[in-house]
Parts: sequence; C-alpha cells; structure tokens
Amino acid sequence: MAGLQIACLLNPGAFRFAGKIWLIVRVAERPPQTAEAVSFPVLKEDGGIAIIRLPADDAGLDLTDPRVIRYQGKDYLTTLSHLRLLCSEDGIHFHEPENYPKLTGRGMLETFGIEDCRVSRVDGRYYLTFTSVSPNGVAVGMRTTEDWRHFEHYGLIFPPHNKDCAIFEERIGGMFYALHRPSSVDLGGNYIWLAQSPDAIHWGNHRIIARSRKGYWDSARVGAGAAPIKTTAGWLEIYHGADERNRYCLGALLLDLENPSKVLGRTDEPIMEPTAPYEVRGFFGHVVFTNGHVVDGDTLTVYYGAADEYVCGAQFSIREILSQIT
Ligand code: MAN
Repeated sequence: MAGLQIACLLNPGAFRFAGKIWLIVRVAERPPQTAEAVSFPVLKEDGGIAIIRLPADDAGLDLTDPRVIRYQGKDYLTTLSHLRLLCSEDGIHFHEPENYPKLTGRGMLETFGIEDCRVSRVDGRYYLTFTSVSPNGVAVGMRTTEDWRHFEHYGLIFPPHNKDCAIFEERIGGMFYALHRPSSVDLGGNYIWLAQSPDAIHWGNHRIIARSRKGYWDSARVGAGAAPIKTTAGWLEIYHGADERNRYCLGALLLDLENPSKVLGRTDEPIMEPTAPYEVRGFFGHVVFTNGHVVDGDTLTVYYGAADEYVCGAQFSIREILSQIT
C-alpha cells in the first residue's frame, strides 16, 4: 500500500479453484524505518491508514519481540497485514491474477490487520477464517465466497483471545466442525479446541482436544493448521507447536471420523522443524508455521511461513505421517 514497504510475505492459506492451486498470502507491511523513530501503520475505521511514530530512544518503548511494540502499557504490531491471492498451475510457480480483490481489515475489530487465513470448502462455498487484530484483542474473523470476487462478511466468529481456526471441509452428522485456539494467561493455556455449529456462524459444544506438552517441542503453545484431511484412519490435522523459546515446529493429530473430539493419536516428534537458513533466520527466526495445504492422493503439499518472513512449500506422504502417530 502507498508509503509502506512489504516486510514479510508469510503464512498462506491454500485451496483449489477454477482448476488451479491458489494461495491467500499474508502481506505484512510497514513504513521505511529511520534511526530516530519507530513507525507502524494502523487502519482507521473509515478504511484509511494512519502512521504512528514513536521516538526510538523513548525509555517506555519495548522492542524485544520483532512482531510487537510495547509502549506505555499498550501493545501494537510492528506490521499491518492484509491478504492477497496468488494462483498457480503446478503449485510451485505462483503469479498474482488480475481482477481479484485484496482482502483488508475492516472496522474497529481489524484495525491492526487480518492474518493467517485458513480456507475450507464446504458444499461449494469457501469459508475464510483468519486472525482479526485490534487493540481489543486477537480474534477469529470469517468471510465466505463462491467466486473470490464477492465476499460475505460475518464479523468475528470467536472473540478474543482466539486464533488458528480451521473449519472441517465436510459436515459430520449435519453439523459444521471447527478447530480453534483460545488462550488463557491464568488457568489453562494455548490449547486446541473443537467446536460445533449448525451454520458455521454460531459455535458451541466446545471440547478441548490437544494441550501443549511439558518437556516436548510443543510445550508452550499448539494451534491448528489448515482444515483436517479426511483419511480412512481418521481426520489428520497438521498443527504447529512452539516451545518456551518460541521455536515453532509442525506435528500431527488424528481424530475419530465420526466423533472428532476423540483423539486417536498424536506425533511425539515434529514432522517438520526449522532447519534451513531461511527458517532459522528472518523476521522472527526458528519458525515453520502452516495454515494451508493441498492434497493429491497420498501427497500432501504443505505451504508454510518460514521465519515469519517467507512463503515455502514442502511435500509429505500422508501414509508416512500416519505411521508416525502413536
Ligand atoms: C503474535 C504473532 C504475530 C501476530 C500477532 C497477532 O504476536 O503471531 O505474528 O501478528 O500475534 O496475531
């Protein structure tokens, strides 16, 4: 956007549409930085962009986390994110198609942007679930579309603090299901939950299905990736887990086909860890994070954000992942 630079392209959702493979990437932007000031963009409620500038030598400024600005007891984001569509014939070479809109935050609950979109296709309609960020908190917003040109807005489907929401691509017993990740600073933690809905808008019957595990690679937080993959063994969910040092890896969960609140297994070891230079170093290093994949037979192509800065892809055998679940 005008006056801003792209700091990171990351965390793409993925889907098939019109015979092609598409990504909906998170574009994180900010103004060029100077030695004197820390500046960051926020959306105004009327849709424009305001740039906030803080003196870089202000003692009240905490910049220890490159993603967040802490200033006088308040948190802001260093970058403002919106979502853009890319498409590809082969799932490897992507270009920006003409005449498809970019998706930006709207209203007071998205003034710090929208991020990390999951895309699920249910009965011919695409459900976009993404992180809506504002001073009011981090929450899950939803929009739907059939043609990627016109969108229905549903506002927040899960209020703060919640993110990492993935809707199952099939109803079970007539109901929609979704994974989501509320967070608690006191009792509880950053755990994956399952919810049920008659219409994908009103969610209830919340069940907890996966907690972080002390002493493991996913000891501090866990969150769902994209929509669970239906296999004969159960719903296979690729999820991210991070430890206390904010090292993000991927693992897998297996859920019962008829009753997805029943966890059949989980990988002990990560199925993917940040090891390549572009995963270890970047805007926020030691991160592999996914919210998008496409399936072709046994081949799972996982699209992922590396070091919170780059968009990457990796192929897995679904059978091989299932064999690692205990
Ligand atoms: C965390 C990180 C950031 C993200 C914010 C808001 O700080 O995941 O990348 O921008 O949460 O969602």
